[in-house]
Amino acid sequence: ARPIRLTDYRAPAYRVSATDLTFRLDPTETRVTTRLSFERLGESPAPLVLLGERVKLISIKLDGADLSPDTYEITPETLTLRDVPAQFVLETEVEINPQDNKTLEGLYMSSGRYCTQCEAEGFRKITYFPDRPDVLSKYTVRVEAPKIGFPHLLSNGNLIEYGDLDDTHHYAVWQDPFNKPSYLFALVAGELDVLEDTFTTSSGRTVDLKIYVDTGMSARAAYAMDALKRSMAWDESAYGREYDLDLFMIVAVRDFNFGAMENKGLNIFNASLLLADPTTATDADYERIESVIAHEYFHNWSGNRVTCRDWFQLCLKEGLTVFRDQGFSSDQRGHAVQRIKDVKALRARQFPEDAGPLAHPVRPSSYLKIDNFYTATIYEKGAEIVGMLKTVMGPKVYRTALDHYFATHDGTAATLEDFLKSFEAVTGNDVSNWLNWYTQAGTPRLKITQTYDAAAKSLTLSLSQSTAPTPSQPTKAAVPIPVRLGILSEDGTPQSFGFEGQSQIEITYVLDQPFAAITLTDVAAAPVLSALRHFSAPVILEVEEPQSHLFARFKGDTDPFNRWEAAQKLAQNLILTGGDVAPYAEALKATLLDDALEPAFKALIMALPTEQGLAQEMSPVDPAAIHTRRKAVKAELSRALYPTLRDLYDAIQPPTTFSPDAQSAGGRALRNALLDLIMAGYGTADAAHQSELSALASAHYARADNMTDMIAALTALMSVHGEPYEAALDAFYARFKDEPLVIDKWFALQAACPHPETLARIERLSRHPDFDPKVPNRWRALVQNLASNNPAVFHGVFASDSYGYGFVVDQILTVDEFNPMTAARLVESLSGYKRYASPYREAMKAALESIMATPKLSKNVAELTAKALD
Ligand code: HT7
Ligand code: ZN
Repeated sequence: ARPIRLTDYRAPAYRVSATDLTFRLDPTETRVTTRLSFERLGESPAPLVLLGERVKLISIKLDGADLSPDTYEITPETLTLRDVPAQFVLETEVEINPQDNKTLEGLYMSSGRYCTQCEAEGFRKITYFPDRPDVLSKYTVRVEAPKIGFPHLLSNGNLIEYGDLDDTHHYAVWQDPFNKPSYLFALVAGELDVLEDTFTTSSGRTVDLKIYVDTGMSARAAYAMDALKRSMAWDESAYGREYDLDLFMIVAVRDFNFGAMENKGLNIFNASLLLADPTTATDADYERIESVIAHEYFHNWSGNRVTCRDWFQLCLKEGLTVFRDQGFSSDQRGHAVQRIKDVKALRARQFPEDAGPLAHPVRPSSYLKIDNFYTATIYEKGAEIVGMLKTVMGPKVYRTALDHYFATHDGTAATLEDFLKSFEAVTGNDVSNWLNWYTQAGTPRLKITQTYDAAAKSLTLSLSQSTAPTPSQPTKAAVPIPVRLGILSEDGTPQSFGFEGQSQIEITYVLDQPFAAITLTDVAAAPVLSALRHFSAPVILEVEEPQSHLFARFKGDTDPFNRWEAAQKLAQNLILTGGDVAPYAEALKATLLDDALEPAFKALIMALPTEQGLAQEMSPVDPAAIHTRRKAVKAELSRALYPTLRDLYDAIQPPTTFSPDAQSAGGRALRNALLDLIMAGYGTADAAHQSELSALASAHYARADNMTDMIAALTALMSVHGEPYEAALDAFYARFKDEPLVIDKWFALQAACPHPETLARIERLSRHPDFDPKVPNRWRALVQNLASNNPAVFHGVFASDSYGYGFVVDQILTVDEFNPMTAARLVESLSGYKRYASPYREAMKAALESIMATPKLSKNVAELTAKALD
């Protein structure tokens, strides 16, 4: 297949001034009538090329006259009319089969309801259309369906008419007053319960809010509704963005390839990211629901009002919207804790992507399937770039530039250059060097060397940056790297210093060249550098310094991010290079006993680096060594700190009533982190202590009145394994067997258990009557958890002949037959094979080769597998 290239972009030859759609819904024979008013944009005549896949053309008319088949050409992906006037109306009728559509793109059925997913290229599975984001038009949509089974008929915009067609069928007509690209079209029809509320905007308009869910589930949408209202208020105060329709709807569906979708006025959500109550959702679920509700809502401006010219500009809406939702979460839940969580996610998902064969720039230059580019690089690294711009420009200039961007490009399809130009327009400065962040793949390394001159009381910092070659980008230019920094004394006390003639406590220096040196003056004593505070840039920082400096930052850095970072580095050194655990345990104890620190922060600082994170620091990667050494260090820490951990654990009384707010969640996070570290001592404890620990974990399970504590207890029981673990799992299943979202957790938990029996258990679970690879949530719970969250079992560290790779390959190939987009996401788990030691490297490569050798692979899986093997 031929790649699509950014350099091949051409403006559309025709604009569509109006799109009128009529759907006669039927599970296997839905009829879609499409009436499009076209106007030629260029001077000279050009063929009209419409895109359509798996649509059966029934009739076609131009300006009311039937077209004979010799006037148009149909391929499996296009409908071309060579000879058309400068202005005309084209009317087509097509037939589609929603019930058979297991790709979950276009119009499909989920739990007996009709729903759509059109981003990125799903609209072409509904009808023939110029399905590209720079063709915007006003939509009127008529939906016809049986009354029984389909009482709700929803689409974008405002409901302008509805009524009965006859005794059995009814219809609704929706009109969206805003121009939109086809990827933002949505339709939902079915039996649903609705939770209703209103929001009054800053200009005093009342917006009706409706969340549609499975019947009987509306109470579980209350948290999402609350998060939506907080998001609407936040976007007004933080960005001056007001909602623009009188109605905002969200629908939850069970079968969905992604988290959620920002269709204009009719967001569609994966039910797992919308429904929550304390007995079924964890604090992590509540947190994610809050952020995804915000994310999709914020797209109304960053994505919908200003959309993308082409899919290469995807991060224009995604990077910016992630940055906006992170800002919201940070205001709701605390800046330090949120930043640590965001950076953990960036390092866990984006850094490996940037370091492997699938590395691509935030704005890629070519693709086979755009679905393969909904990646951590485009989302999370894209957000980091916006964050760096804000850091460098300052919050006021940032806000003015964003106002300028929204005002200038409202109602249009924009580019990254347009976004950067808004910063130029308000500052008058050239910001073109920021484009390198968008066009270059790879994580830059920032090296800092320090020279302290005690006599002159000056500290000279030499800063250099470099980025390793990535596929098809052998050389790299310098990027602007904002480095926030301060200094401490050896005992951890913050120190002021002079910089460019001013006394400072912290500065942000922008390194925009390969090398630079700066001098801090009036540095009273041998300093401890605290660089890249708040993780001011998505880079890998290398500073040569003694361990004592890490301890100083761990104990006293006023920047909580760097305090956490120092603790992680120390733990990483202990695991990867060994050493005495005692000083680290002492520092951790002091942190845990510090009443000034938030519980959520303490929970984060207690968690050792993950095996996947440690793998990024080892070359070649030996997953068995990582697993064994991490487990040993954790057990030793557990032993060293047991009395403290136990006292702290016993002192926390869980509240009698549940609240999902950040403070309560932080309390639970700390208590569960304490339990986790306590249980790490199980394997090396004597029999008496083992039975005490087993009883503790079982009691935690028995007393749990919310899903967070239940999952923590089940995880704790993994260390005990055997009867107590099995009994708890069985009890959990029996209690929640009719709750699909909780049964997803039951599958996920077992798939993530680092135990020699797990692979056999996963294989058994794949034959469980509740396992269905056609339901992405269930499939991801089992398969993705093995591949991404259970490195020990995935890499077969317990028994050298049983890697998890074969199981994952079989699953990729099974799902690729009907849902290529979801299947392809799992290829990434094998793609880093070159970094692994033998025999893992050969076995992972063989697994990829077996995928490649399979006939009839989808474009999605073929593109990623070929790149992974390149
Ligand atoms: N903008 C949405 C992306 C999305 C998507 C992409 C490909 C296939 C299915 C999909 N569903 C949703 C989600 C978002 O970033 O807000
Ligand atoms: Zn998004």
